[in-house]
Amino acid sequence: MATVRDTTYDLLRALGLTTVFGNPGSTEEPFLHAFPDDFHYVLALHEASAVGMADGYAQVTGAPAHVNLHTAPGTGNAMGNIVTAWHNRTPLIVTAGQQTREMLLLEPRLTARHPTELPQPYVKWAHEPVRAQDVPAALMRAYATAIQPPTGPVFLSLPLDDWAQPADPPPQARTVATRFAPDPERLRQFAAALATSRSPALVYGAAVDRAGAWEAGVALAERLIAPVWSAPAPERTAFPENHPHFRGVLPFAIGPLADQLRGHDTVLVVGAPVFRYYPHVPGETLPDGARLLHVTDDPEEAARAPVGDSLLGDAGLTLAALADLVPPADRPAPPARPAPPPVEDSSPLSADGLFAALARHWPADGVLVQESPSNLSALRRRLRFDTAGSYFTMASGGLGYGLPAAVGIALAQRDTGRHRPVIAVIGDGSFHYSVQALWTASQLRLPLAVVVPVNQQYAILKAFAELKQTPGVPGLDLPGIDVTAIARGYGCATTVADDPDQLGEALATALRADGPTVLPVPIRTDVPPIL
Ligand SMILES: Cc1ncc(C[n+]2csc(CCOP(=O)(O)OP(=O)(O)O)c2C)c(N)n1
Repeated sequence: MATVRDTTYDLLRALGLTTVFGNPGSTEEPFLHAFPDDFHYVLALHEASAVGMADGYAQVTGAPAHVNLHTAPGTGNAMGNIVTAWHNRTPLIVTAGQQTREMLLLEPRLTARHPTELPQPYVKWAHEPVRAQDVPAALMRAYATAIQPPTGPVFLSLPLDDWAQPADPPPQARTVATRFAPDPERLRQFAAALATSRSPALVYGAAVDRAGAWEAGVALAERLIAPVWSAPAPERTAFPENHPHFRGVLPFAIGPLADQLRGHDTVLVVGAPVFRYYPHVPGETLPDGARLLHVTDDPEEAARAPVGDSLLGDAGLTLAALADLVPPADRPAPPARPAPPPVEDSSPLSADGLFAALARHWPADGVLVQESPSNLSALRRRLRFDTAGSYFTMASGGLGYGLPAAVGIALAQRDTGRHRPVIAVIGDGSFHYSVQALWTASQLRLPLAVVVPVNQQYAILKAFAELKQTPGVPGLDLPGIDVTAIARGYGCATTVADDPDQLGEALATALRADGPTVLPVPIRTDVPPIL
């Protein structure tokens, strides 16, 4: 007679969920026992890493990923990256063990109290099945919930004694739609507004990349002869940055962002919130006289926008439909993006010097995973991303995502047979939040290069304190950390690179290796302004 465990594994197989990211405990062992040969368990040494890896893996494979966590303490450890998965809109099926049903009333050790409340409000659905026999069907519902727009993480709390119970007949492995087209009438109104605009501007966000819609985005920009900005602080890039229409990344503050859009009467935002701000710099949301049109697949994101008219729909379907509907414009090409100033030589390198060197040695088809807060402007000035799926970071602002995400992304490159080289740039502060992900990369022999700009401080927090005029904040310096020793301890190769040529050579070697390499690069400690 089939058990709940048998039926659940059959369903996981049918749904293509045969890779399990996790960190095991006693509450998970009954699920994991006699782990099937056709499944792959990716062990992370901390739950934050398990979730970050699963998130990166899901984004590259374009399919949901399964993370199996230890009951309440494991879920708690995972929470930072569950918050990030929510903002990244990554479909994750998060399962966590729960103590034995028979004992739950007396709350034994490792009981998850109010398990469905624990991950809220950062999951689309949280559930603990009422009967053991409901586990497989709950998994099916979790899957269908995670992958429908807006995509995101879901959570199941699963008591450890459920797995051995006799199963009900298996649930059907169902399919659901993962995108929806915009309302045709409202779409025509948007197209008409763009067609009659004197000077339209386009702002593209991460959902354009998630939708695989670069071509449609380019087609609309060329049809309208309109400049294209990246939405502020995007988690993925959405438009070829070598295209003559590309104008750069909008600043993540109210007044400065509106200043960039001055002169435009219509601003179309596709696949991003309106807008993702960070420091509060007061001002108007839009320049005087501008109208905003917003395309999103998330009704909440549409509702939150402080200005503008919204249209619900998949970024790709909507861009393609708009490109068909608008007539070709007749106006001069938008002005070219100003070239960045030349890099000044210095020792140690400046952030600009570091990223200019990386740009010179960047591998064809390279993928960047970025978590280098104060150096982001320099990075975006020097490195250009011209193809889809080439840039990943967290949408949330929570550190501890980039390193494990890079491991999941590198694993997905291998598993999908794409084998794009993966380079992570992780600040020497950010490095420590999920540092144990390096061990998984080393065990999996992933050729991941991790460049660590070493400035021995939380530089962006110094910049924030300067902007907000709050001097005297403690805890912003990080002396006495041996990045090389830590990396070696987890089984990584390391080379300290202090000049551009050495960095180039070390990077090439790292990408040919059969394991991860950490490349600490000492950089100058002057603090770049936050805006
Ligand atoms: C989980 C989490 N904890 C704390 C913070 C606050 N925080 C934001 S940036 C930052 C410092 C990052 O330092 P580093 O990676 O060295 O980059 P730098 O600013 O020096 O470029 C900190 C601690 C955060 N964003 N997320």
